[in-house]
Amino acid sequence: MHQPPIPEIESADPEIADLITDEARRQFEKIRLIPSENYVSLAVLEAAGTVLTNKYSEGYPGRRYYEGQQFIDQIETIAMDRAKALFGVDHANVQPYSGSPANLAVYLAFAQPGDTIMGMSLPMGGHLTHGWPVSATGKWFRAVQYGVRRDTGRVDLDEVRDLALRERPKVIFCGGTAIPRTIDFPAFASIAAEAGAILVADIAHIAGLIAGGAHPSPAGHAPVITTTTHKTLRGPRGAMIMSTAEHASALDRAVFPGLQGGPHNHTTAAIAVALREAAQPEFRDYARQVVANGKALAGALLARGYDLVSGGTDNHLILVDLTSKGIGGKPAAKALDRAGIEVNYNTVPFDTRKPFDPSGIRIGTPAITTRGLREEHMAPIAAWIDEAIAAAIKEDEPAIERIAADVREFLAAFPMPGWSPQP
Ligand code: DSN
Repeated sequence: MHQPPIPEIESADPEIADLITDEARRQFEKIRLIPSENYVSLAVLEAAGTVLTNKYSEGYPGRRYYEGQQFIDQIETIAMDRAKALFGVDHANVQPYSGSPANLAVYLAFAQPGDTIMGMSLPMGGHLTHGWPVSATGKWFRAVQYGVRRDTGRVDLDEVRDLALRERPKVIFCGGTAIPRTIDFPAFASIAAEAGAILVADIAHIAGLIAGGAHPSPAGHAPVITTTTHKTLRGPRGAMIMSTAEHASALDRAVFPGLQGGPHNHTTAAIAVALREAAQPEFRDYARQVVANGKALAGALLARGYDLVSGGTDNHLILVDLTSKGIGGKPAAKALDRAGIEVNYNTVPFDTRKPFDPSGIRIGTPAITTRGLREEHMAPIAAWIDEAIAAAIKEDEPAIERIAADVREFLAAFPMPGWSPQP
């Protein structure tokens, strides 16, 4: 059953209620290894489903364009204060609708169309909004892109420095979506200072690890920090921009009125709840366990002969290059999904295949760690991954179905917040 229950949807719109239940069951029965996903707590779920969704609040606490903000102002101020305390920053804007609008607001604050900006290229592990050509950020700015070294799979800081000094970008982004290694914020900060650029740390993937002390913090190194709130941070779908006091008003103006209208107040409340959870001692245990599980899963995959970009992981994320296994990332991801193991296909650095049919899969441990899985469960998961990929290559569909049944049975012992199979 759903927790909180959804009887009104069940009676008013059974078609949607059934689909919500199908999705909840799917989340319960699958080993969810997409590194940008998680399971939020019941408190976060409840906050996101409240009457706060009824209210318009354009502006900021104490400076709104609509009346009736007596309580919304308090909620948003609490969310901002919790973000500031948790990440050790001067300022936090909790209104961006998600990560891409947060990054767009940064460009709006610091760059003009046509200016040079710099970020990690998407196939190397960056994000669309770090200047990739199909993104508005690659179309409206002159984007220069760095990557990783072919021999190490790690960010090439010499290349970053040479590029930054040659191209003099207004803004340099560090961080991304497929980086299995620790981000060297001090090194990026010194390059940005030398080049006269503003350093932006996009910590969307690792925000929860930073909050929990399992990854170094960019605070004190990057004057601007963007993050989503729903990945390792385990909050609702949303985003934040944090900064030094110097950049606070430029960033606030860029979010509203520059880019967005009214904030999603139900999301703001859920962000506040998630930030409170992330400040508890148990969250430090969670963050440490995410990384311990990541390392254990990487070790088990290496033992089975898988090529991991950079040879392993320091965090929650593993990028597997399947070239030597003789299968593309897309058929592998689809077979794994049928086997009850959810991953996404992903380009690997220097990929010779196309982005819609790349060589790799991207896997991660935030969601399974929330379910309570620990290091000892990673070898069996690696074994199921290996068996499912071997079955996909042999087109052995019964073997894939057997794995899915084993996975379902295994996961039944690990409750998920929000839904249980008991009526
Ligand atoms: N879609 C996110 C991810 O999966 O990493 C990035 O925006």
